[in-house]
Amino acid sequence: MLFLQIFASHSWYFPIFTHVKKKSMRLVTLDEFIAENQYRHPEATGELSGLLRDIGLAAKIVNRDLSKAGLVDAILGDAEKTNVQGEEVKKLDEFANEILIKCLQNSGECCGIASEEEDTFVAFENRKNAKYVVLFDPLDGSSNIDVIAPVGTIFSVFRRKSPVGTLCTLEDFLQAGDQQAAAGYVIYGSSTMLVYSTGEGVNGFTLDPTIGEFCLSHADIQTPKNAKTYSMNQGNCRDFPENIQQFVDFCQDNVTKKPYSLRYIGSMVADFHRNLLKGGVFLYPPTKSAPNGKLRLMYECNPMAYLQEQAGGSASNGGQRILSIQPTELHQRTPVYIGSEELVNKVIHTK
Ligand code: P6P
Repeated sequence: MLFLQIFASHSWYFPIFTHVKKKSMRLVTLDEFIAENQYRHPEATGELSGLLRDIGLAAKIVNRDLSKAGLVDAILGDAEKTNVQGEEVKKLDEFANEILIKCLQNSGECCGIASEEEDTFVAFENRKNAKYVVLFDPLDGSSNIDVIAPVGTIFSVFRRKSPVGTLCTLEDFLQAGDQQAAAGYVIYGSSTMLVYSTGEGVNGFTLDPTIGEFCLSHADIQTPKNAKTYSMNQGNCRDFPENIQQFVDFCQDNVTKKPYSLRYIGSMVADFHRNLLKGGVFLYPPTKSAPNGKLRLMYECNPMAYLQEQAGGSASNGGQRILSIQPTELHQRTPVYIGSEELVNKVIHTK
């Protein structure tokens, strides 16, 4: 046994074992990664770290119940309700919303939340001394649950502007995306991954169900500057502005080049995640029926734009960076073009 220990500790003498050593490197859990990140910032108080850990906990609970959604009729059935968006609320939307609210309130680091499923923000009476507010879409793309397509949780974190020791206010939430302290999403698909950034790059953590831990699997994600994939609901094409129709024509041009691939799942987290890793552009343009687009600025486009810029890509509403938009309402919508820098530029400069 001693021999093996000595051999292993000197494996760098033997390239093959160096390779094996690299492949079998110690797993880094989300908690360890957060702790390491905090350690690198002596000024950090640990509050944001605690918040991120609690979002990770909420994700594990939602994941647990999503995986059995098909079996538990009581959860899968419609909630016979519609939310502030006028969208049918499935019970899993409500369940995910409640889990996130509970975990964030218990975390002690969050003084209030805003959610796609809540008409207005919720101030936590017992958390007036907490520094952060969190906005989230608890279960984006939930209409895909019944067909077992990927869905996701999207979150955005701001430092409060109102004084610590008081109830949070609407102004704490209505901040431009550039002010985010952290942002991320959880994608519940063929595996479950949490992807987040606190402004120092983007990292992805895949849930290992055998140990119940999110483990670092995609360090320092960088989106390719260009690609040949576009993602949109092309059924609305005739309703899109002229320049977007011209961009679609460019993508489909098979005379001067190979046509681009259209990839569209209809779940923003899934479409965004593919493009973040492999390159591509996601478009949700304005249409006659949705002149400001469909997607929400505060808890869909801002967090994704923050991640996308951190990963070297771009995010625009066609006129300005998503992250520079000064919000006026919690549930306001925005057109969004997000992904590989050169593709986004092509979209917004096509006249
Ligand atoms: P459409 C899901 O309902 C969602 O909010 C996003 O996840 C998704 O990108 C978009 O709407 C899909 O919209 O109009 O193509 O069905």
